[in-house]
Amino acid sequence: MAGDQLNAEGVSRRVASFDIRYTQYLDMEGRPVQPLPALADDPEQIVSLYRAMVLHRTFDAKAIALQRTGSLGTYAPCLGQEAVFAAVGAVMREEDVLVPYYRECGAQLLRGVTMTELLLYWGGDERGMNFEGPRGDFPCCVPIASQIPHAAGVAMAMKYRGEPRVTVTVFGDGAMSKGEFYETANAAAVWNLPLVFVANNNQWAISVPRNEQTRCETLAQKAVAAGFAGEQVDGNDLIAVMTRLSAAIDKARDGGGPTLIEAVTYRLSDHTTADDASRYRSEAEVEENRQYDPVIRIRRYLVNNAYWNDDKEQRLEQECREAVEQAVQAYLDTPPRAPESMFDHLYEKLPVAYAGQRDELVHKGEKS
Ligand SMILES: Cc1ncc(C[n+]2csc(CCOP(=O)(O)OP(=O)(O)O)c2C)c(N)n1
Ligand SMILES: [Mg+2]
Repeated sequence: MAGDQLNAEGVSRRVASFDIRYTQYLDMEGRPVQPLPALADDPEQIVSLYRAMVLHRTFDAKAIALQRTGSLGTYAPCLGQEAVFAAVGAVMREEDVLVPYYRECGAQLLRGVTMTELLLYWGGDERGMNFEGPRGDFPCCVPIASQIPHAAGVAMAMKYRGEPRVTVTVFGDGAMSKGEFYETANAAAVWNLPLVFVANNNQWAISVPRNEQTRCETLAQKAVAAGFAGEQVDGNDLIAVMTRLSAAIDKARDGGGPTLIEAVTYRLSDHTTADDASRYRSEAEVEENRQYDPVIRIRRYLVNNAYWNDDKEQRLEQECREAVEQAVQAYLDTPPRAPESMFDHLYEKLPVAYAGQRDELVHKGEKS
């Protein structure tokens, strides 16, 4: 048989092989490294996404400042990964469902969650995840990987009802070591679900580096093991993430089943405001990665093509500052919830044991 080889154990032949593709369109100077896809012909959209990325970055910096000054509980910064979230927000349709993790403010903002709602959530007020905008989207998930099977459930419902909708779930490189990821990948392939997996491979899971997380050469190939397509994109290249994610979403909508997109990027910030990354990684490594900054790269592309200039940049910075300040004020002006509200959304009918505790809190509130 062609391809058969004789070795010490007898005749063996290759029964499977795979390739993982990596897509990049723009180099660090914002210059095309290959012919650009059709979506790059729509400068208005790229400009509007650039604006969204700058707003996201402004919000990010402000959220850290609020936490440092005691006005926010905690926060997971997104510095350096803005292109991944902008692409997710841009490419999904309104009727699609986002099942996010905690580092995804950028996508949520583009889908209509407000900055005030995000601040409420990170300030410890669950009303922030009961957002007004994309009601079908899930709240962000903090327990690692636990949102991934939920996404399969949502995708299964879409398929069962025959709806042309797609579920997109996002998670980190660390989440891909969890059983929930493997189990969902398997089910998504077997059931041919309209589900797109987006891995934000930012190289770190708190203090665990990518190379101690897995021996796989790529995270994308984990999809191959489950029987569906996985690929890498340059996660700092907005055009690359949008193009490949868009193809994966179209495929899922057309009944072609799941895809895993591994967006290769870098977490330029601490893990959260409760972390100090200088204790486990070198400043030289971070510095090295700053040159791949996704916001700078897409700005260079826009400037190179005369779609953007310094005047516009200054105006944008001012607009972003004002919008963020307004959102912060609305957040700070929101009266806190009554402590007993923590009991209100857990059960349809509150068990007797908790009813007593709830009453106790109400009475305490009345006395103080
Ligand atoms: C089930 C569970 N175990 C542990 C944690 C603690 N924890 C919070 S973030 C994190 C690392 C996640 O890394 P990754 O998936 O790469 O996402 P990133 O934060 O880098 O975006 C861990 C272990 C958790 N939140 N949930
Ligand atoms: Mg990570």
